Amino acid sequence: MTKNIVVVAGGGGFIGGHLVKRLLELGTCHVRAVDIKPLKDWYQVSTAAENFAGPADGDARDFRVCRTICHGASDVYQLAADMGGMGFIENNKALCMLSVLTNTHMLLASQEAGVKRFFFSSSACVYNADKQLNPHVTALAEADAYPALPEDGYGWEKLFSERMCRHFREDFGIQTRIARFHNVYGPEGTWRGGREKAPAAVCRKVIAAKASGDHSIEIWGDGTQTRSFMYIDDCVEGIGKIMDSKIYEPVNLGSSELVTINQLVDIAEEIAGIKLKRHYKLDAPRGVAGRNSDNTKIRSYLGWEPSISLKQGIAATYRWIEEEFRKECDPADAKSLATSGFSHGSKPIPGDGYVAESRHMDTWRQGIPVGYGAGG
Ligand code: NAD
Ligand code: GDC
Repeated sequence: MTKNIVVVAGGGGFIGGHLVKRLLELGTCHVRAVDIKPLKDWYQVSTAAENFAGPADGDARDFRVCRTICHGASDVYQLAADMGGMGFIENNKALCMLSVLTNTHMLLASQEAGVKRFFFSSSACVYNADKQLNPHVTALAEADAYPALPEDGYGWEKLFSERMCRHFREDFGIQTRIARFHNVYGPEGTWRGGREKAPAAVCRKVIAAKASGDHSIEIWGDGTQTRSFMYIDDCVEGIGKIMDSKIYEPVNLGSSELVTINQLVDIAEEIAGIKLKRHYKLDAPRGVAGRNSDNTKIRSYLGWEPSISLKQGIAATYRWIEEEFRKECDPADAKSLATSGFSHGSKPIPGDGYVAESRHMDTWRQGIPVGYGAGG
């Protein structure tokens, strides 16, 4: 029996790598994983999948690549994007907006190929900033995205692409599904180099402090910022449930367990069995003051919501980063890994945590299409 062909764009990344594995475990489809990164830089490689890697075969901004990967497919999971934590998206707004090329070409190629279902990974960064001014935030319901005032750059691109998905469904009949992810974390994700988000950064800094013996930690902002963090297994399960559902409008996919960044550090310290002196970096990227996910809609449709506790998820994430640290880092590196860097504009400045060899921070080369501006 021929299996349906399912495409995962961004399959070399954090969530995409876990999703490819889950789809293969289900054993009901043939999986095509696509990513602009060379295969050696993929976070997880599943040899049972058909992998399209590198700028030539895996760049989903290139319509020819999208046509090739969508040909004969029934389902598409469009996760490919130039993204990262606050340190990256606040300082690379143009690059984040270029992901519109990927979303547009993947939608066009999917519609042309007769793809039935198209999943788009949107973000809580679409939400109106004026509703996130207080750490004691009211959880964000889907309607809070309007009137529009999303995170600059990245948030606008996601909101625009949500609308494009809707109009492709209304005008061309492709079944689009849109989930707004709320800060996803876990093993096999970005943990250093400048694109990492708070959970991985905090775990890395605690591990580095323990390794170096310098029992202090740098925290961006004043630590009172609040967020909810969703463990990767809940994310992958939610993606499957939303794709199989009849939820046509954007829906929150996030935890509703609200914590401060100080409490996030408490949890990592508890796992490490140490207490650190806290240094607050008030001029570092902080994003919104408070953000949480209102899960009324997803519960009403699916009778389900993300439920893995932060303590459980951070414990697994900490152990994984500790192992990576042991494998990849010389203890002498510990001091440099105790701080998080953030790039200024598209050209990272050496010395602020940018590591040229790092597979986690290939910013400016990844952002500009091959041959772009080469004249002619
Ligand atoms: P990630 O950076 O680990 O994965 C994204 C992948 O897309 C990367 O491997 C990257 O190389 C690839 N990519 C970028 N441009 C590409 C292109 N032109 N062609 C092909 N591949 C390309 O990020 P992630 O955390 O796995 O996020 C997956 C999706 O979920 C993204 O769309 C992201 O915006 C969205 N999202 C993630 C979170 C989160 O907290 N992780 C929150 C909200 C939304
Ligand atoms: O980067 P992030 O996880 O993204 O930051 C959360 C909070 O943690 C911020 O207030 C930040 O200042 C604080 N923080 C403290 N120390 C550190 O060392 C650190 N590194 C980082 N990265 N943060 C630190 C994210 C976007 C994603 C996605 C999700 C959707 O914004 O970056 O692209 O869209 O939102 O939920 P966050 O939650 O602000």
